[in-house]
Amino acid sequence: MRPRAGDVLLVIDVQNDFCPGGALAVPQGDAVVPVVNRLARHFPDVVMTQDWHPAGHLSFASAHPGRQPFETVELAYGAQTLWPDHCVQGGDGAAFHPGLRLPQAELILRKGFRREIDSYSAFYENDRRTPTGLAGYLRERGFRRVFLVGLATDFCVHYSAVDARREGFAAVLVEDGCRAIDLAGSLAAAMRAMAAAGVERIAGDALAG
Ligand code: VGL
Ligand code: ZN
Repeated sequence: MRPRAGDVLLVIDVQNDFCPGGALAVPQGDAVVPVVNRLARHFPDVVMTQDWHPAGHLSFASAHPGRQPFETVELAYGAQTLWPDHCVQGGDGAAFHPGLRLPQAELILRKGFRREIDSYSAFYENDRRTPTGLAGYLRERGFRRVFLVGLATDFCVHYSAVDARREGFAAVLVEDGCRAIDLAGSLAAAMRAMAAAGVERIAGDALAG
């Protein structure tokens, strides 16, 4: 399979805090870096997202006295998993992994910047209603198919892929370009949800040339 006009590579949250040594390290998160760099050479168009939280963000366990990371709380919009403080605006943890080589990226979309709402998806915040503007951007640019890579498979990649379908785009998960947190079965659940939404899966090798 070869990327064609109308395809865009969407690189989700390949940031220091999601890589080994980071505040919310995804096991082998940094393993996606060479895969993404190589894949990106085959795409005429690349878009990136950056998790970008203000200090005191309500997805941080530290904002809820007595609560621990990975517990769940009810926020105004429903259940929210609590995380260690991560990807704080302007901090080193929020910076892209230094090995990422994507100078050609056309858009860097920041998300999770509202203190009261988390945003796993690149398309909708966690109330599942507030758009980030990405669907409009992609449509206006004429993209029809989104290839997804990045971190983490079971959270931000998962919700982005499902929402890409919801917004009428074809969506393809590039499996070796992703790594998961896998919290209490979240990876298996994410794979089921993506399959049900019509997200295709391929290996990165299938795209190389
Ligand atoms: C993510 C948890 C919290 C992700 C972001 O990028 O998957 N996960 N913030
Ligand atoms: Zn986050």
